[in-house]
Amino acid sequence: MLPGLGGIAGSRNKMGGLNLRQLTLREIGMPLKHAFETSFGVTTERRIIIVEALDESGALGYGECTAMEQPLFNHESVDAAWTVIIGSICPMLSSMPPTSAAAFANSLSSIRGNRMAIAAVENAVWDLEAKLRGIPLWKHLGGVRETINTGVSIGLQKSVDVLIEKVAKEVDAGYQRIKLKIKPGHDIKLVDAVRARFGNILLSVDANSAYTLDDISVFEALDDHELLMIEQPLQPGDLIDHSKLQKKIRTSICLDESITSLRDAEQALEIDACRIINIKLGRVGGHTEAKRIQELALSKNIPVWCGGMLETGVGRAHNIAMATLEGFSLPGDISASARYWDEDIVESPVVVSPDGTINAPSGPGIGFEVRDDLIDSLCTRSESYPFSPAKAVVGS
Ligand code: OSB
Ligand code: MG
Repeated sequence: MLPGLGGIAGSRNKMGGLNLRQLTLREIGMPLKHAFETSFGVTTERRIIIVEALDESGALGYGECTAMEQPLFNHESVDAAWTVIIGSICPMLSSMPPTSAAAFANSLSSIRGNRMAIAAVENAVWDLEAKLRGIPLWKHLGGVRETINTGVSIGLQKSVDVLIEKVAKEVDAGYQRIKLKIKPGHDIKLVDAVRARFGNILLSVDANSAYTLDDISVFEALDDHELLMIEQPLQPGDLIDHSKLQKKIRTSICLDESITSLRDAEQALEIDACRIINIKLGRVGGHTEAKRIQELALSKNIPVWCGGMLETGVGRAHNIAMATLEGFSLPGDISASARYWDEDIVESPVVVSPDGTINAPSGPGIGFEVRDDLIDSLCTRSESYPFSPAKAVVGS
């Protein structure tokens, strides 16, 4: 018998610990309402892995894998994440079952990278644990606010006029910060036009690593536009050039892709490679590492905010919970379900108030009901991994 079942698990459960019985992965296809263009490509449909963690009591926790379809944002992809979860994460959990959500990361600490794959499972376990305790996930994580502030990320558009229309719509909807995607040749003129039309709104740009230090003239021009931040201008691994750039501009650099761990954050801050951090649950490996980065940033007075990866309601719900933590002082990329999806997989969908805020839910766990039937109807493949000597069972 493998550890995690039978006697060991039984006695652990009496002490209030977790007793994972099975993980199920379901991949769904979700067409976006509008194509989302970044400097690395255009996304028209998301392929999303939903992870379900089943406890022996029958309770279910949900996580969402934020890996993109192709390895363009980072090295991960949907297919690679699926393989890593089934082929590496599940066997490791089976041989070293976590006794709590907080202990989960330790069970997998020997895996290099692949943090979106890990986060999908870890976050399902956090949801499960909060449900077992009957408390909202945001409280379980130590959240300090019931209302979070939100902004939007607006992709590259066909023309400046179309961009202006999109910004107008989101400003009218009440979003507190507008972020524009930029890429070489589509940067200064976008910011110029939005500033000219909307004046002193809270505005930022996100380059998704599309520039080098040779583009200093672009950053100098952007520096005159009172941006809240310039997000991830240079290559993910290039902290040194980010530090050089930060010395040349007044505008805060915010790192997204570069920060995959607490260690990355420590090193970035040590050399002043950024003055703001975008924390994405997937990119850093789940709630535990996200919390560590938030704590570090708070101790150094570095503002953080919650980034997005075009998530469904499950990932959005986890983002909302994380953004209730102290230190998340800037509006996150956590917008309404309706901006992306005709029909979200949670009930009710994520809604944003006219003042650009979202209320943290009061129900147990992620606090949103997951629409199992809808997931089944959107499902393109599924696989379950029972934590027992039986091998993985391949589904539809
Ligand atoms: O860099 O923040 C990013 C979407 C996909 C990949 C990377 C990013 C984004 C976004 C969208 O900016 C944020 C959202 O989910 O609303
Ligand atoms: Mg980004």
